[in-house]
Amino acid sequence: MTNQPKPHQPLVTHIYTADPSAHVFEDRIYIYPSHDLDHEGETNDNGDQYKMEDYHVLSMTDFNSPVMDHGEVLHVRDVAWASRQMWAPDAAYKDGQYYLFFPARDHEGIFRIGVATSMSPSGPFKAEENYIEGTFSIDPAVFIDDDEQAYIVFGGLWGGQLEKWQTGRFVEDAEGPLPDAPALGPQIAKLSGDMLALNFEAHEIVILDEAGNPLTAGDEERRYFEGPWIHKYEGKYYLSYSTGTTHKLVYAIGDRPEGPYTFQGTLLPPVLGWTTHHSIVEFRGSWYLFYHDCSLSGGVDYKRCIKYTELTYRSDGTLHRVDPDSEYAQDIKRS
Ligand code: FUB
Repeated sequence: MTNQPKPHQPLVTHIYTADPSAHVFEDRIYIYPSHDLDHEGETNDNGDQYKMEDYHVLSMTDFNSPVMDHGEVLHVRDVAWASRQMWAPDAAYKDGQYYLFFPARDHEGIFRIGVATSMSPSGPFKAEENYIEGTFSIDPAVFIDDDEQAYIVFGGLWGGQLEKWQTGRFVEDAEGPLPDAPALGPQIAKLSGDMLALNFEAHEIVILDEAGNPLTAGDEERRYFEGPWIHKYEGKYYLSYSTGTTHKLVYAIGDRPEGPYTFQGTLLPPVLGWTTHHSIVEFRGSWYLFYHDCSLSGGVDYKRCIKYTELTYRSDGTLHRVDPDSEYAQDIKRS
C-alpha cells in the first residue's frame, strides 16, 4: 500500500513503473503498468535497457485513497510463446472476464502481442498458449465502443519494430519511410467476440494534418511513434500517442475508431526521460491522464515512475495541454 496519490507525483515508489494503462472496473481505478527493473546491459535506441519480465496491477478506490499493489500478476516464464521484454500492456473487460494484452519478443526475437485472462481485474492472469495471430510490434491498447465492438490498436517504431512490417511480413533490415513520404501510423483491428483473436487483419491508421494531407515521416513533432490510446468524448474519437524522438504526447480527432484522424496538438510536453507513454480515463465525470517520467530514478537506466493529473476539454472538444512543471509549482504554493 502506498500513500494517497498527488497529481504529478509518483503513484508508487517501491517499484519502478512505466506505460500506465488506466481503467475503471467495478467503480475502482485499476492501473496496468509495465515494470522497469535494474539491469546491467546496454542502453540504446533499440530499447535493450527495457528488459521487463513481469506485470503488477495497481488500484485505488479514488484519488483520495492509497494505491494498492496487487503484486505480480503475470511473468514471462509463464508465457509459452514469449522470451523477453514484457513492454507496455493494456487491459479490458467483457462478459465477466478481464483481459491483459501485452507485447513481448517471441523465441525468434520478434515482438508479438499476447493476451492473458482472469476473472478478477487484479489478476493473476493466465496467458494463452500462443500470441494473437496477425499481431506484431508493441504497445497494444484496447478500446471498446458503445456498440461493444472492441478494437486493438498497436505499433511502435525503432525497438518496437513497426518499420519492419511495411510489406506485411517481418523484414529484419527494413527502414522507415523517407522524410517526405507519409509517416507510418499505428495498426488497428477489430477483436473477435471472445477477445482472443483479430477479426480481420490489422490495418494502418492515417493521421492527417490541418489541410487533409497525411503527416510525413520527417514531421517528427507530430508524426506517430508509439504508445497509441483511443478514447471517445462527445461522439468523437481521440487518438493520442507519443512522438518518440521529440518526446511529446500529442492527439488527433476522428469520426471513426479506424480513422482517419486529424492532428490537433500537444497534450503533454517532454518530461524527464526519453520515452513518454500514457492513457486517458473517465472517472466519476472527470477525465484523467496517466503518464510516466524518470523523476523517481533521476534518469538512472531510464527507469520510470507513473503519475496522473486531471485533463480538461475546451468547449470545442479540444484538450487543454498539461504542463506538469507549472501545475506542480501551483500545487506546492497551495499546500
Ligand atoms: O516500456 C517499454 C517501451 O517504452 C514501451 O513499450 C514504449 O511505449 C516506451 O514507453
